[in-house]
Amino acid sequence: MRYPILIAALIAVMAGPVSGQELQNDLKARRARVMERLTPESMLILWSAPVKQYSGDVDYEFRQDSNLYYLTGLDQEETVLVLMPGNAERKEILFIKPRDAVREHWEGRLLSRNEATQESGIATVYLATDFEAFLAAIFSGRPYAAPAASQEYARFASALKDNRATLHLLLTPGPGVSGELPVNYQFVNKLRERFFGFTASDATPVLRDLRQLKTAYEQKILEESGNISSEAHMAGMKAARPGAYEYEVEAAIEYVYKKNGAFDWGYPSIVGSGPNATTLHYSKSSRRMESGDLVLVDAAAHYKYMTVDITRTYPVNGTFTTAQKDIYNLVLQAQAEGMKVARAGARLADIHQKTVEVIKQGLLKLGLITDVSGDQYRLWYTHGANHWIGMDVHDVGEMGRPLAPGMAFVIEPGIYIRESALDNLPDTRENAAFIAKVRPAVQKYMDIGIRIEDSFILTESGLKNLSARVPRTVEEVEAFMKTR
Ligand SMILES: [Mn+2]
Repeated sequence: MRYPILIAALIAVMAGPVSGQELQNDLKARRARVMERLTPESMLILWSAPVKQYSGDVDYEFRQDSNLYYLTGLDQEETVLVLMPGNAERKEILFIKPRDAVREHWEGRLLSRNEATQESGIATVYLATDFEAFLAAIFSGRPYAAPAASQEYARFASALKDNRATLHLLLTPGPGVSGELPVNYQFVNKLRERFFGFTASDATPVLRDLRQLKTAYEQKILEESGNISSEAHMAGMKAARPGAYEYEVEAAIEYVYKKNGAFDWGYPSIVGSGPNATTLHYSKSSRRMESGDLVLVDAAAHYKYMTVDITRTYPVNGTFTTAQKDIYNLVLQAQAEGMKVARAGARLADIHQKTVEVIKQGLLKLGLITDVSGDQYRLWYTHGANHWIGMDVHDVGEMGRPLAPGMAFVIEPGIYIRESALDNLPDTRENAAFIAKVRPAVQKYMDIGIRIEDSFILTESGLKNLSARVPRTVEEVEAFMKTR
């Protein structure tokens, strides 16, 4: 069977540069769209993420800042991107960590300037050690690494002179009243002590709005990321059984990420069985699962800087109890109704509202609330049904923006029955009457926590479910669990 291997190798050789080119074209288009939204008299600066210490002299594996990656495709530390839309030629300027043979022996190879250009498509690349000199020249109204008479940086220089240059940085979240000033604010203040003629402006909305609309390339990667995470969920389902530990399910899931070339998880895996299923961000994964338990699994990979978000809840022994099914089917119905609302022009809030309506009616029927007109349902449905997904699992994006093709988001209703929710109610006569009425149902459903979450892209032809292949209905889940 040499022939197929040869073909596979050929395809791999062909796919490599092509997909690299695709990313590079996308990066170029993203930078162009950012610059369209900046004035020609401005400069945008973005920094790479800081290296984070794990413990002692060991750091976490490096994860690039999402915005910097979005515009450069580089996942190397000590990188700075400068955009100057008013420049003659050098509208895009990159600063990278200088190569160093000794350090590279310890920490790995660093990009040469040529390689940084090849990966990012940015022609002008300097060393990070030159960044200070660059700033000093530009903010003094001089060209950098160009003849004194060069018109390269003239637009920004004359704007500085006239007091109307703009420095765009990420300034969200803003500073508090006390406490340390965010680093970008410190940077602006330092620059202001030395130079004149510019104001600082927050570039967060520009990147937020652009990242909210996924390009064709991003949609493709998000879909691949969704496929890996879907496979991982099914591997997790196969690892669940009475007597196994939650961490065994987690390990089975994360193995699939790594095996498929994902960097790691997009967010720490949640594997909560029994009462742990009612803790929204339970992360210990240390409990031994028992027959009769449900296990709630919320997990997804970080693959090529794209992350979906998937939750499944299933019986450890493979069969739902009647009580578990009552709650499960209600959550499922809420999600299904929510999906129908998810059309172009609708808002995330409309989807959430639909899930609320369904869940209110269902909770009333199950005896868990006594009134659908108010907020009683919030005792059991304690979070929103939606958020954007993309480079970050809770991706940037304006919440109220009407849905349009290219937007990616989750629909994730959930119900969590914790008896302590009743104990925490203020001691009033109405609450006492309410508690007396719902107590039997609460005892019946106690410690059941169910969330069903799928990841979607809205496309021109409608809603595309990126996690559709993971068993979801009671019948699908039970049938799948039988295949273990
Ligand atoms: Mn989520």
